[in-house]
Amino acid sequence: MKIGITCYPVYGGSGVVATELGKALAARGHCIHFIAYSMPFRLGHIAENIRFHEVNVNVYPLFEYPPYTLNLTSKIVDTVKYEELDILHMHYAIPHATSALLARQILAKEGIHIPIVTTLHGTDITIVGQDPSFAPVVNYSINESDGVTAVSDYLRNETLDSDIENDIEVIPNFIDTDRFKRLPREHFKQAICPNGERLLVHVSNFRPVKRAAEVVDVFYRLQQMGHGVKLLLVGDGPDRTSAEHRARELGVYDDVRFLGKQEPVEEILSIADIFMMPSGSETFGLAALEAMACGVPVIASRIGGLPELVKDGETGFLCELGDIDGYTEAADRLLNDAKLHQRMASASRARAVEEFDTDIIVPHYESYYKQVMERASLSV
Ligand code: GMT
Repeated sequence: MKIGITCYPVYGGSGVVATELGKALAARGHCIHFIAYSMPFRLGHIAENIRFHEVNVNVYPLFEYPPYTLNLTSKIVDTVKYEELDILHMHYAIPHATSALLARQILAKEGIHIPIVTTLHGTDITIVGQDPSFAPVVNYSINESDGVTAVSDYLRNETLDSDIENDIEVIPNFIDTDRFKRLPREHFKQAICPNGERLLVHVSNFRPVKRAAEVVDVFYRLQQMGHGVKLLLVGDGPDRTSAEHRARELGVYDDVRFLGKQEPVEEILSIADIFMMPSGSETFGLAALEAMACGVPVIASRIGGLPELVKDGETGFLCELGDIDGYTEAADRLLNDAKLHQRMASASRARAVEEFDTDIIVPHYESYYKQVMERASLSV
């Protein structure tokens, strides 16, 4: 198949999933055309059957707000027409699905019929979709797509609770468990934890929804309880400064390292003992899956799609949102009980391999594309 994929190419879960999907589909023999405003950051290199089409945004004095959606539409039209694409896969409802729908209309005038699959990742429904200034466009873009997927049952149900009539297929996030696995990194661990301390890790884009400062609070309490621990905070975003401030305020800044945006994350996860995800909203929790694949038990909030990923008491612990006492108690248990930690670490890795490996999930997308293409060809 020749597949066009559009995503936000920057640091963020939806861009990672879209890029890894494109790479996995290319490895399975499909021809992938990424259409985005910059090269997706996880792409790494361009293979023979992976192409990148950059959306150029022209700046005219008249346009106070450059119409990116229309530049994207034109690029989609050209790519579908000249590369003879079979299907478009849009990650995130707006503006990607919206641009694809307009492109589909333009192409239909020329007798070219292109089916569109839209994948909902979360904030396009849980935050942006709730905004009245976007809601009609989000709903239209989902309802008019030829196929719609969501990354968890939770997100599917949330979406169906709004004015959405389209069917939604659940296809969860996935992970390359050959790349994300526990690597022997003793020297790195020694450098970060010189006195044999245990290591807590949090990876996010430091948006307020990630509640990064709560990780610092838990870390402080663990130190107060006498645990020899260190904390690594990976990623960057608007809340990094307040997390740094919190660490200084609590007097633990010297034991906390803010690493900023890092690739490859698996190197860092390989030396972690506990992964923290106290998010206020999370439709799936890709960063937690990456940790699990590296054999790291996850302590997370019991919200959104996280209970579909983290099995409470088996692969980690789930606590009520904002329950700093609960998170601390869970970490205390893991730090005190080596057998429990080992059991949860193995169960986490096993769950990632058995349920969410690339080779298990990507074929779902392939069969869904075929189903959507068949359905769309019948309606022409
Ligand atoms: O919140 C992020 O990290 C970015 C966001 C996105 O849309 O890029 O991530 C969402 O999509 C990921 C991939 O499907 C999910 O694993 C994340 O849970 C989801 N984030 C939220 O729902 C807050």
